[in-house]
Amino acid sequence: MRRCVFFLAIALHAETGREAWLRYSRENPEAIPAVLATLGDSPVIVNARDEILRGIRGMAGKTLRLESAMPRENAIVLGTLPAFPNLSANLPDDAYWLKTVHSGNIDYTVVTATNDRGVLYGAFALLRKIALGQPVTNLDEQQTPYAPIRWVNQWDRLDGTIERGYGGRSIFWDEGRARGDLTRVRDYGRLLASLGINGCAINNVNADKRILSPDFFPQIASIAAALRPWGVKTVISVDFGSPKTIGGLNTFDPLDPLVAAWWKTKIDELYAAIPDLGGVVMKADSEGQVGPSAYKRTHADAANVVARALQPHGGMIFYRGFVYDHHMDWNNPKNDRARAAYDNFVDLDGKFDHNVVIQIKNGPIDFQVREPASPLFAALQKTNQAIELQITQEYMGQARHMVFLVPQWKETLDFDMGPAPVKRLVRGFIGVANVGLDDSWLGNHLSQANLYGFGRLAWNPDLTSRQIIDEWTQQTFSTGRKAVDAIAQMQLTSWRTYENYTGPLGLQTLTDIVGNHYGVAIEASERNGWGQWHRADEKGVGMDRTTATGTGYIGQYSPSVARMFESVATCPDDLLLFLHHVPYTYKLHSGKTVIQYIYDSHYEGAQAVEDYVRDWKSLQSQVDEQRFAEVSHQLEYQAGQAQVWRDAVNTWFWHTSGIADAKGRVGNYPGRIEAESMALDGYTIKLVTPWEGASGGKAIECANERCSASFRYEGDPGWHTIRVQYFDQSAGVSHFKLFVGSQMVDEWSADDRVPERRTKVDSSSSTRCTITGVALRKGDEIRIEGIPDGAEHAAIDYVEIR
Ligand code: GCV
Repeated sequence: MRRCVFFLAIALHAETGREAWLRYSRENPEAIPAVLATLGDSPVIVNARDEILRGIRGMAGKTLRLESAMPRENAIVLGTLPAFPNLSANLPDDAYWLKTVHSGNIDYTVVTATNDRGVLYGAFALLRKIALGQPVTNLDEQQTPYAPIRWVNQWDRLDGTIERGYGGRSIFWDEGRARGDLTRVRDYGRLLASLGINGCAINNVNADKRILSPDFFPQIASIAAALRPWGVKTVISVDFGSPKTIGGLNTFDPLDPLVAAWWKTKIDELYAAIPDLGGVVMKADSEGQVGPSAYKRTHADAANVVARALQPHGGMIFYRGFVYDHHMDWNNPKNDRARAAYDNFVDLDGKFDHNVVIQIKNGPIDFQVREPASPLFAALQKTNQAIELQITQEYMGQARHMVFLVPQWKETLDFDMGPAPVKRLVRGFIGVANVGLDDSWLGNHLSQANLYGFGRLAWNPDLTSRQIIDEWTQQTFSTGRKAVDAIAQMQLTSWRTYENYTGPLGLQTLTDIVGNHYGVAIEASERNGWGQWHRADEKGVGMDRTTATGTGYIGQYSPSVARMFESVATCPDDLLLFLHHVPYTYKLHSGKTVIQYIYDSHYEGAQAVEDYVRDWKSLQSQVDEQRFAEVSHQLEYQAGQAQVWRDAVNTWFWHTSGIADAKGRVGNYPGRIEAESMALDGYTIKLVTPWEGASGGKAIECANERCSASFRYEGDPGWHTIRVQYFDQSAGVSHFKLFVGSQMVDEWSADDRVPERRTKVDSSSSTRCTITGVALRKGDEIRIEGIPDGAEHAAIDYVEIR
């Protein structure tokens, strides 16, 4: 039975996406020497050699001859600097040098570095050049990574699930143990190395205490062995309460000598099993994780006790700045979660040991669609800090929506905090990646661009978004101009598009913040302690974070930034409602009122996704069949979701503000027939919660074996597109049939893979089937038959005919 995919591809061969940007499919690269010489035999150098072998075989169809000494003919030569007595350079660790060396009439393409990992990075850089069609005959290029710490974090649980992971189950863990088959971990190490990423935390920051029990050490060691040949250090997340929970002590007070001794012994044991462990990540006093507040100790006390145990081994602790109280009093207008990171850490500046790094999320809340840069970046002047960016798209469409995040990250990295732009204040880049076993790694082929972009920015944050996406497209999909331009246009506008149909003007993602973080639920953030408040009521909208009348958050910035944010006249419109509470009639810099901007941006956002569907469709001949069809399906789904968001947010603000859309669109949907207004046979009407998640606040559900809903078509005769907006929950696979008169024109199953906890009939499960080219005459009966399955009741929201 077909899924509701709106068009099928007849195109090039199929690809799964598992090779990501390392497909090596370019044809006819320029002249390549026949020999590949490797001066060194460490596992990392051997991987560099094998990668070049593989890459050249893929791109040139040639198998290089391997040698282990300098050949007397043209060759690619790999090795660290001491292997080349005639070459000298002052390269920091991980930097590489690609150098064409002429010796008589022989040309050597030398890939060298101070350390093995640098050689590996150089090998990938050489292959990238070839893949991008850049000349490699006369090279002299040295590249040094911008940040010494370029790590990813995985929020994988030991049972194999991943917190906020959308690409399948864990590649590391299954049923409480490390996987026996670590092939995908090795593949992941290769992807990471190709970007210059040198560390990976392999378990959730909401850490399972068992990770520090002795039987886990060999398991961590097996994962480390899979990552090591790719120059990726293994890192683990640990629970601050471990001295008590698994150590048997009656305390985890960081100033208790017994606790310090426990950490020392435990870390020594860990390093005995994994001598090159990168270190640990710690989330303390946050979202239910225990922390130093239990003993009235500081975060510096907590971080330092572990840091001192790590120090003799050269290990580091990444202590998360994501500390806040999620039981705040909503009624107190001075309370503000955005203040929390700064308030918790500013007085501790300079009190952390040298191997502590404070890991700070880009914004003060939690990876929302738009936030200002965290004020903590400028506040910590004597403390190591790393920026934490989220590659997995938790609040950004969970990989069912295309959202290319590099433009967002660059906006934060380039934001001038007063003393300097954010990128100059951090020495580490941490990306929450959460890849899984799916072939696409992240749940969507287009989302791979975020992992790629993270790595490239960590290496060089001065690359432009356009450079990054063009590199990615050429390696991942096609070097054809048409594909490169079309995909750049889609990806580069996708963040603004997503913001437009979710939460513009600094409202944050207006999603179900107490549930799945996916569907629309505008009031979910209010009247609770989580602090993601927007304070929209009938008079106005936005959080007053000014120093004059609000929470004082703006005062956490340096004077120049605070001045700009404090006044509505100079506050950027994009952040207006994050920083100010204004009436709906407040006029933006464009002259548009806030309420009209909300309406317009939602229509623009939803239309932009429809345009992406069209633009992608035009690439059918440029992209392999499988990925073309899968991305088509994803974008068509996204277009349907964008419309759900558009209608939900706009209707909610219309009802709340009482101000109508000046363009008359909100509440007026030509061609839409609500399911609850159809003639129902077996179906019953259901009130949807929250009401804005369904058109008209209602849907129909079938509690029988089969039900039907019908209506008469009253529009113009001709060829039409019929869209059935229905609900695809995870609780079963319902089946639908669409009839015009007595003729069945289509049928499909509600079997799309949906993110976890999309169990209800609401905006999260809302999806659509588009049936094109249906001939309709006035008076035709249109009937949908629904056949429920298990707890999924073949629910329908509406039909739209265009
Ligand atoms: C791992 C948000 C997410 C949590 C995550 C947390 C964090 O609150 O919703 O899933 O927990 O951030 O970054 O620690």
